[in-house]
Parts: sequence; C-alpha cells; structure tokens
Amino acid sequence: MNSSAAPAAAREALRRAVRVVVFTGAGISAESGVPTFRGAGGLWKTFKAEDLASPTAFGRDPRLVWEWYAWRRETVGGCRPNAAHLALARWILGRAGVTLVSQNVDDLHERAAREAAGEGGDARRAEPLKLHGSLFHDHCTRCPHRQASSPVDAASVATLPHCPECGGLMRPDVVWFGEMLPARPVEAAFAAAAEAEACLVIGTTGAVYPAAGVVHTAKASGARVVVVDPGETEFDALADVRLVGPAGEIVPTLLK
Ligand code: BJW
Ligand code: ZN
Repeated sequence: MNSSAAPAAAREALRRAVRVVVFTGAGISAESGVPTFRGAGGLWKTFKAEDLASPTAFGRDPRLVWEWYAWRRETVGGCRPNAAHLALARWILGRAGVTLVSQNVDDLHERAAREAAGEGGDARRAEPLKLHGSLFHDHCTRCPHRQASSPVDAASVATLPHCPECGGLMRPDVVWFGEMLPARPVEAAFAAAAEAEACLVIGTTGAVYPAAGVVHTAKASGARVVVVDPGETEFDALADVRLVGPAGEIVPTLLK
C-alpha cells in the first residue's frame, strides 16, 4: 500500500471493527521522555537496559538493579502522558469493544485514563492489561507479599527495601527475562486478541515473547493489523497497514 493511502486504510480498519485490541510498547511513552529499552535511548550509565532487567543481574548486584529502578521511577514520575496516551484513552472511553494491552511498566496509560475520564468517569475502562508488571509496586523475593513502592535508598544492600512480613529482600514487581508473565492479564489479552477484528500496535519492536504473541494471535484470528512506529519492527511483515512516524503525531489523527 502506498503511504498516502495508509492513514485512510487504518481508519477504515478500526471503524469497521467491533472488537479491537491495542498493543503498546515503550515507544508510546518515548515522547513523554521515558527511555525505550533498545536502541540509542536504552542505555543507563554504561549499562544496557536489557541486561539489567534480569534475575541474573538482580542476583549478582541487587543494589545496582535497585538504583536503576529508583532512577526510572523518578524519571517516569516527572513525565506526563503524551498526546498518544490521551487520544487512546479518550477513544477507548468513547466506544465499546476495545482492550488495551501494554508491555509498559510505567503508569502513563493509567494517568491518561484518569485525565480523560475526568471527575466521576470510569477511568478503569481505559486502563491497560499490564503484561510486564508495574514499576510502582514491589514484591518480596521470599514470600508472596506485594506492596506499592516507596522511596528507595540504594546506598547499600542493607538499605534496600525489605519485606515487612518476612524480612526478605523486596524487588520491583516487574517481569524479567526468563520469568512467567502474570496469568490473569495474559489470559485476558490473548482472549481479546482471538476475538479482535482489528489490532492496533503502537511503539514496540515486537521482539519479546510471549507478549508479542498477542499480535500474532490477533492476525491469525483474522484481525487487520495496523502498526504505528517510526522504525522497523518484527510486525512489519504481518502488518496490513504501517503508519511510519511518532505515536504522538500519528495516534491523535488516527483516532480523531
Ligand atoms: C516509537 C517512538 C515514538 C521509538 N512513537 N514508537 C519465543 C521466541 C524467542 C524467545 C522467547 C520466546 N518465548 C520466550 C522467550 C524468551 C524471552 C524473550 O522474548 N526473548 C527475546 C528478546 C529473544 N521472554 C521471556 O523471558 C519472558 N518470559 C518467558 O518467556 O517466561 C516463560 C518461561 C519462564 C520460566 C521457564 C520457562 C519459560 C519474559 C519477558 C519479560 C520482558 N521484560 C522486559 C522488562 C520489564 C521490566 C522493566 O521494564 O524493567 O519488558 S524487557 C523489555 O522489553 C520490557 C518491554 O516491555 C519489552 C518490550 O520492549 P518494547 O516495548 O518493544 O521496547 P523497545 O525499546 O524494544 O522498542 C521501542 C519501539 O518504539 C521501537 O520499535 C521504536 O522504533 C519505537 N519508538 N520512538 C512510536 N515516538
Ligand atoms: Zn516476604
């Protein structure tokens, strides 16, 4: 499809669909100032983000990994939802049948949902199924205790957050490589994908599984797939429509 026909084709695919699954990744938050994982923005100090997000890295040096997460919490805390998060939240609240699935651990979809819903609205309808956990929760490495995050002192292992129930070391409540994804959001995401007539993918390389399987499931079930990304992604070959550019520019126009 030539690039001038793509926006109309994407709008038509979304307009015709009764059920839509939206699948987002780090790229949707890039224009808010949240660093992505891969590529030039994926470095912290001299470390690759991909190498820090692992149980091995945490086992080797929990202080370093906690320092990185504390930095990310602070960074995300200072960011605001951008035009793409907000357009998406308003669109979801304005129609039925949309399931938002996100790999992101930031809370920008949730904040956009609250902003779009305003006083008294039901923001929960525009909150995402979070496949990789939440930056703003911790869980214990020894027992099932989970809690909302509080400020982290990463000066030494002794000052890191410890469990109020068993004294074990707490860790960020996110999914690292080699770990299982949370069952309930995963099941809901794949069920929505299997029923969707359209799948809108925004800002993800599509390299990480099983999350990327949501888009493959939607495609295999007959959904038309629209990909919004300024770069190449693993979904380009299966996309029915590619909209090449930043989410903050493309998504508001697409969902107007
Ligand atoms: C813009 C933009 C703008 C820029 N606008 N766009 C099948 C095949 C191969 C491997 C596997 C497989 N199944 C499982 C695996 C192993 C592994 C995996 O997938 N590896 C591959 C990388 C090779 N998966 C796992 O280990 C998963 N667990 C698992 O499989 O368990 C099963 C099991 C367990 C035990 C025993 C046996 C089996 C877990 C994966 C967890 C991923 N976790 C992370 C970290 C989360 C915590 C944290 O944030 O700290 O999740 S890794 C990281 O990648 C993060 C992200 O959610 C995820 C995806 O990244 P994303 O969103 O694609 O970001 P980027 O940076 O890669 O891309 C940004 C995109 O935005 C780019 O396309 C840009 O162009 C674009 N962009 N500006 C729009 N303005
Ligand atoms: Zn504990």
